Amino acid sequence: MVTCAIALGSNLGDRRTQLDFAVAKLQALLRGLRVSRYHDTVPVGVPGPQGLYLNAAAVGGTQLTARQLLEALQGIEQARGRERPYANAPRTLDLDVILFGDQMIDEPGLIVPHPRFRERRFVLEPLAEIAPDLVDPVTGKTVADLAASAP
Ligand code: PH2
Ligand code: MG
Ligand code: MG
Repeated sequence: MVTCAIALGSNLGDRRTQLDFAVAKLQALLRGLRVSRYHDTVPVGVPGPQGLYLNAAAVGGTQLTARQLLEALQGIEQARGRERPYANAPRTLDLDVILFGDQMIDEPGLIVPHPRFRERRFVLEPLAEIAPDLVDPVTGKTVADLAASAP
């Protein structure tokens, strides 16, 4: 069993309903799921004006591979009508693999730990609520450390 951390985000449509939908699906997919509060956040690094995001984090155990988990998350995104017209477009639902145990993966379409999560307060603050002691295998720092030093 591997402990994985997933970031949830939505800034299009009924954001709360999209996150609730994702949480229900993750409950069925992962063991002992823990979910953070939902955080209203200002969009970071997006082209042009966009609505506020609702972000959350979830942690649970799995016997899937990281690739299988990614595919399951993409299926959940698709079920909410996720479209990808351009990079960082507004989205109904975004589910990103942030950590997958202590695995370091760099494959087409799958980089774990997520390459930008250490700078992203909208990921680290929700994650620190539920899993402050998870360790980033790249830096050796805990989520709590990373959240405390994020820009
Ligand atoms: N996701 C992005 C880009 N920018 N900003 C916030 N606040 N929340 C996000 O989830 C987010 C973002 C790309 O996935
Ligand atoms: Mg994302
Ligand atoms: Mg994504």
